[in-house]
Amino acid sequence: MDYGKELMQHLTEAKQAIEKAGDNKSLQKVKNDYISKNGIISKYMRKMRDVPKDEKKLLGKAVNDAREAFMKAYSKKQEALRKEEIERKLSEEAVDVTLPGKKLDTGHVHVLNQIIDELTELFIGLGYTVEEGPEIETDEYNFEMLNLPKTHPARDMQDTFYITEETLLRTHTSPVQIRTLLKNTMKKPIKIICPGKVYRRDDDDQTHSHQFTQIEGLVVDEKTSLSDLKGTLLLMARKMFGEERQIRLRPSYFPFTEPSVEVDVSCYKCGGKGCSMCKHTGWIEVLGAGMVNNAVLEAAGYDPENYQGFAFGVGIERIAILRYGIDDIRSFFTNDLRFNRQFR
Ligand code: FA5
Repeated sequence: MDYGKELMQHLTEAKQAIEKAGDNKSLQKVKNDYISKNGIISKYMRKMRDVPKDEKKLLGKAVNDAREAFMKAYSKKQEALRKEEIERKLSEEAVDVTLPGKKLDTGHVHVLNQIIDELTELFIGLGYTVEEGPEIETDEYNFEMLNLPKTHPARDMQDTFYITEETLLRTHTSPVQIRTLLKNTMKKPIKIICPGKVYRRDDDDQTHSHQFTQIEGLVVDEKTSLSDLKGTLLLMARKMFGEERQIRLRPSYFPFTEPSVEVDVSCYKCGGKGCSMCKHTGWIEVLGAGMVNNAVLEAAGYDPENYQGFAFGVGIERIAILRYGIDDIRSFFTNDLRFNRQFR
């Protein structure tokens, strides 16, 4: 038997099988078929006992050479398959840097908060600090300490959501005046603003909402006058509606201020000549204000002989409605993105 010839024949077949293998799995199978313990080539080692002594060495060498040649072809193929796989992955996972990017839809500050931010910036520049208070408030801070005892008829001015007899959803940001005055145990001068949500049992319509936003302002100092209030409000009106605006104060009534005023700003649409925006008066009402009532100062431990103060409260929705010509206050709260995005 010419085992050498047979081995060469098997090796040729093995190499063909290696070449044909399309992936690692079939390559492994070829390896298994030919050079595992019982593989076609390995089995020739067992034929050693059949060959004459002087040929044993030759057979051993022939088997080893065949295995070596097999492994060489096998490794070459394995490397080729590995490269193919890498190429495939690279082309599959390739990133086309010329494709247009995905647009991230980023949010933006809500128009009401934009106005709050603008006013906050103005007042911080004037040396004010920003205070906050709870939306669930006590009757005492929301009304009583603001000179509105339980039976006071002016309570009807603000229809209230009561939670219990003594707690309620605050109807205005004015209770933060009380909280700030009480907190200030050294009774030093105070200059604060307080933006926040407030709630009233008003029927929702185009100009009224059961929830809206106010900014409160409070200054208490040793020499504070109505002209300080007027100067401050003029600055605020010009920041909101333009540098040419004028303001006028009309007598009004709030139990927590004395005197109290309603503040109008000259119409920014017609410049004061009269138009549909200002109902042909030339003026638009924007906020309530006044000198802090002595009763409030006293209740909070301030001596009205030494201290005076002024306060104001402005509806943020009202400013936005006037500034942007918005026809329905409910638009601020229904979160229609088409509305919100106009103020990007
Ligand atoms: C007050 O709330 C007083 N606390 C303001 C104040 C503070 C006066 C400090 C003096 C000193 P008034 O009830 O007028 O006042 O409300 C103030 C503003 O809130 C109004 O000018 C208006 O712009 C807005 N407002 C009132 N009710 C509603 C409502 N239902 N929906 C939307 N805005 C409202």
